[in-house]
Amino acid sequence: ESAIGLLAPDALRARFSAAMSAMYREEVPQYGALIELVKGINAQVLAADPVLHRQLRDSGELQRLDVERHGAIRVGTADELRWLTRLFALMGMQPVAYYDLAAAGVPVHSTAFRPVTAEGLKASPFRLFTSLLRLELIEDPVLRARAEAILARRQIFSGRARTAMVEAERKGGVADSEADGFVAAVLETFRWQRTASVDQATYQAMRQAHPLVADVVCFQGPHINHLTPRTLDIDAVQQAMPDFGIQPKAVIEGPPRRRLPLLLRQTSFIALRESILFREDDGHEVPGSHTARFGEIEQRGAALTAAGRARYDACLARAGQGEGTLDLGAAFADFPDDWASMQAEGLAHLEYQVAAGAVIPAGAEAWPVEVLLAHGLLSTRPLTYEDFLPVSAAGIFQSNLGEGGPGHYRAAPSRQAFEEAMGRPLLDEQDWYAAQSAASLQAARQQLEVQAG
Ligand code: OOG
Ligand code: NI
Repeated sequence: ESAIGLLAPDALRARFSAAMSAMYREEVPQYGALIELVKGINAQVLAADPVLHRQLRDSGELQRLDVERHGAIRVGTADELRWLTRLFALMGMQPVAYYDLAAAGVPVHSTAFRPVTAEGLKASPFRLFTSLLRLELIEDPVLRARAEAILARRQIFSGRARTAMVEAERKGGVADSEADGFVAAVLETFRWQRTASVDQATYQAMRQAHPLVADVVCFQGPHINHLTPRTLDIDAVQQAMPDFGIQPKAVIEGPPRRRLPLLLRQTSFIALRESILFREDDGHEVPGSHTARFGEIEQRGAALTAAGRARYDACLARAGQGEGTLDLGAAFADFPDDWASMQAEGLAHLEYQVAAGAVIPAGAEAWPVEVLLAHGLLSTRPLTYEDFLPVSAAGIFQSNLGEGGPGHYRAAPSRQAFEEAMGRPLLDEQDWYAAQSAASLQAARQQLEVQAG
């Protein structure tokens, strides 16, 4: 069959993320309030900074400023992870990076499904941070077996959704005319279920092991637990939240505020305590409550090289050792905050462009990159970080799950176990940035050739 009439994966992802956003706003009205607050502050920042406004407009980012950048889900089995991998592939999303959260006291490991082309990220920036429960970290063998048995009998996609996915794989995509039906069918998997799939005693036992175990094991499926729009001023939103009746987590995760933003800063409002029902063995329902769902915001900066990342982790560790006494800004004081030093020290991944107004000698496209930079024919700027940070992610998890769990696990990270569960390798984020950088250099060389006098 030909691809005629099939919707592009990027377009399918855009529709899915819009449907997810609408569903979540309806389910969690406070998330709608956060979106309005973020929109207001973004508008203020743009009004005060015409240069930024122009940059965002020229790069095509302005129209998608207010669409979500990511969401997060948590699953329990390899089979669930595999179905999700198939679904996200149809939407142009690949699993990038491995995140170990056990070290920080959360019994999961994770990846993020995301677009892996610059155009894809621009067309629809939506990604899904996806965590797999590490059952082996449930210490009590009886409880572990119980959790395993409960998960083994659940099916997170409806028959209709699975049929639609298999059909789409066969055809090489989803027909434009069928896309709305497809999105509606798969969206159900991520919907909140007010009735738990277990009785109250089972829920309590799972919660005792870790609140996250209860969240994954005791419900019918991987409800979306937060969505995250982009803010142009995360400190302003964090500060304004209480005035809008929204309770923020105590601190913004990630690097401090800088002239040259690094990696990713994120914060959230505290998850809501929601009333649920337990289904008892005798068939009657018992009321209870569960805390899982929240809203988050993010602000992204420069993608760091391995060297830059090591430096970042060292600064973060220094701040952590102070148990909050060492101010984050002070801990990062020796991390360069100007582009020339960052570039000279090889801390960030570079995006190359032909310098504005450069007079280009014939043959310059073949010069070594250092020579092109030294002669001012190329200029650089940092590539934007498109991934996540395990320490930050753990901070987001912790502030939203409530008390409970052992605090930390001694388990080693196991990327291999995650890949085996998934049935395919994860993409390496450092390789990806290096390839993006090389592609921008290649494109700049071609342009030098075209523009040479
Ligand atoms: C995921 C938390 C991680 C982020 O932005 O770092 C995350 C979760 O709570 O399931 O979304
Ligand atoms: Ni998040």
